[in-house]
Amino acid sequence: MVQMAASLELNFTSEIYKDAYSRIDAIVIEGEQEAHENYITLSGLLPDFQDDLVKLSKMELRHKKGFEACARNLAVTPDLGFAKEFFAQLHENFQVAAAAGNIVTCLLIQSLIIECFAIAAYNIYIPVADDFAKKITEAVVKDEYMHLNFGEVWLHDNFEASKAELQTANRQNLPLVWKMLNNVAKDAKVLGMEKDALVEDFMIAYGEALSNIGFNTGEIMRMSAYGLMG
Ligand code: Y39
Ligand code: FE
Ligand code: FE
Ligand code: FE
Repeated sequence: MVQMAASLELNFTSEIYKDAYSRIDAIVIEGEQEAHENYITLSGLLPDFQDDLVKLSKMELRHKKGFEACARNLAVTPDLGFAKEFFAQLHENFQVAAAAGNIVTCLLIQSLIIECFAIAAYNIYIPVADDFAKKITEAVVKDEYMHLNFGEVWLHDNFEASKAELQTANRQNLPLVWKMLNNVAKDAKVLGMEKDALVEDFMIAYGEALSNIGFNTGEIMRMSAYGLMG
């Protein structure tokens, strides 16, 4: 209800909307590009799943093109410098883990954390998006559930061997997500997206993923709140 009321006041052609969109859409474009690269990296680390992971990497590139079209449709120039900065720490952590061959950490960062972030953001965006972006985002979010599922299934099948590394990687990376969310909360609000709703949707998706992988309720509570209070 709150979101519907907000959507009535959105003016997709106003300078204030376009200014916020130049950063939020850039984050999404950069995120899709980095997701593309991360799945290529993962395809090298998991040769048994190379075909699957190359497919996921190609989907991410299509997503990127879709969100570039959304910017053009609103006559917005994405602020890609801002977006690179936004992802810098998470990007760095993925690179370090990949170089060390820490597959579990790479999967936690890309297939759990980033995919759940995308799922939360896209689900909250769809009801307040312009008609063009809405159609694109609806198609994209379906793919993101597949990407999350890849990580869930692999980590479930390798749970005992992965558990300790997952908990360490969660502790190192989840606080970054809350920082990132704080950095875009103001712009997201201009687009009709509330921070509380984003946090809630992320928590639901991430908690469900941890449960599917094999963590118990107490572990999920401790893991998913890590860093939330600053
Ligand atoms: O797997 C993917 O496709 C993920 C890269 C995309 C993540 C996009 C990040 C969305 C955050 C937007 C924040 C809006 C408030
Ligand atoms: Fe994507
Ligand atoms: Fe994805
Ligand atoms: Fe799931």
